[in-house]
Amino acid sequence: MESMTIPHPTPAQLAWQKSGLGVFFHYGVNTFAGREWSDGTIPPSAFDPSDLDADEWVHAAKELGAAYVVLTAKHHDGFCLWPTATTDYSIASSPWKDGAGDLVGEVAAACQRHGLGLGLYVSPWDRNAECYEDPQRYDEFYLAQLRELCTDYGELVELWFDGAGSAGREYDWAAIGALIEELQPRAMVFNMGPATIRWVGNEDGLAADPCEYVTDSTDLNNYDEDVIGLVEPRYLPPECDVSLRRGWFWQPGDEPKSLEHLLAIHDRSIGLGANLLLNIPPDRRGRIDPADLARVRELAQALNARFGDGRETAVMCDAEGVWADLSGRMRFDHVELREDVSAGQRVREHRVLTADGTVLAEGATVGVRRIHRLDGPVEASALRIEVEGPQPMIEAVIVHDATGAPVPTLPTDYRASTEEPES
Ligand code: FUL
Repeated sequence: MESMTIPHPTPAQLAWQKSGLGVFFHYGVNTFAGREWSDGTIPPSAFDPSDLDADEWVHAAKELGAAYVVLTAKHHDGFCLWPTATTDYSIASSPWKDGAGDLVGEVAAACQRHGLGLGLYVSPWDRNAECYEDPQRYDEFYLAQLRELCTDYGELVELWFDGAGSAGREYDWAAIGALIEELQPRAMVFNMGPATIRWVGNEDGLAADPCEYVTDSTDLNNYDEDVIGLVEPRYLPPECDVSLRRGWFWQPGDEPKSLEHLLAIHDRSIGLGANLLLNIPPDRRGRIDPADLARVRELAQALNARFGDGRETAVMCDAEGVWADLSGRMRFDHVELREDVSAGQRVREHRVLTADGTVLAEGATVGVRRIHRLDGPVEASALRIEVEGPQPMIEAVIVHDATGAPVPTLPTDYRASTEEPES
């Protein structure tokens, strides 16, 4: 009976949650103007990458272990990275490939080649479209853009609706939802309208414990206090978006975050049962900045050193809770737990103990994956996991030995800006 009452994921939501890591690509006229936002007046002639290689972008995401990428097909400035029929403010008016290029198409093809899913960011706020001031006309224009994107680039894993600039504005979400249902029924819908996933509420890439999959409200954006209230609680697991650099768009002088910071972001997002969408912004050549590429490779290596050869244990349940049999004495310094959330998120509290009752780690959420970094290495042949919640189900316990691997460190002075960028 209980299981009927808890909102639970669709198979597509669950698959998306298990996939864990995505890579964001912010690219557009802002890249060439050194801006974070622009107002729709930068001429298309500015968009002129000298050596664009979408394959390199997607390959970098793959090296990091990402399952999907999300490309800014249209940012708030309205400039379209595909040759849309809806406006001239697009790459078709740019010098790149003499106006014959299609960047959404190139990224889609690279994703196909490398086996990654494709997601598209399509900003509802459009500062170039002259019809934006007329909600009805703009809804038609925006629907036409979404129809092109949902039709011409194969299966999409995610549609990213950024709420910046949209406080107080209602779009025709019913029609948008119907269009997605018709053309891309498996795509995750980020945060607005017929959302299936939600924004975590900050641009630092950090979830908190508990990390709730069911909610009755989501935050609209990073710049206003607005909240999107839902009619009833819904299953909306969070995605943590953060940039490798300080800015979302590549800018000269900006630099990647430290390896230790990125590892801490990993542990506070993926390690807390949320998804992580890490932005790697291509530069003016249309390539990944060498410093960024080097950091991405270091990160991939460090994640592999920490979690690459985890030992999955045999999990059994008895009256005392869950037992994980390590089949022999093992040394480890991380414990990863996975909850079966197919019938809803159920674990409210949990503790990891040795057989003699020493508490090694504790917390609230387990979710699709919870990673505990222990205070130091431990040797044990069995673990006991105590869980509280309505019929909770732990489906896997994995131990990792990360001896010698880089250690995650969250800087105390880093916060993504919540000021609107100049434009
Ligand atoms: C924000 C936007 O305003 C930023 O430019 C960026 O796209 C980020 C992911 O979302 O709200």
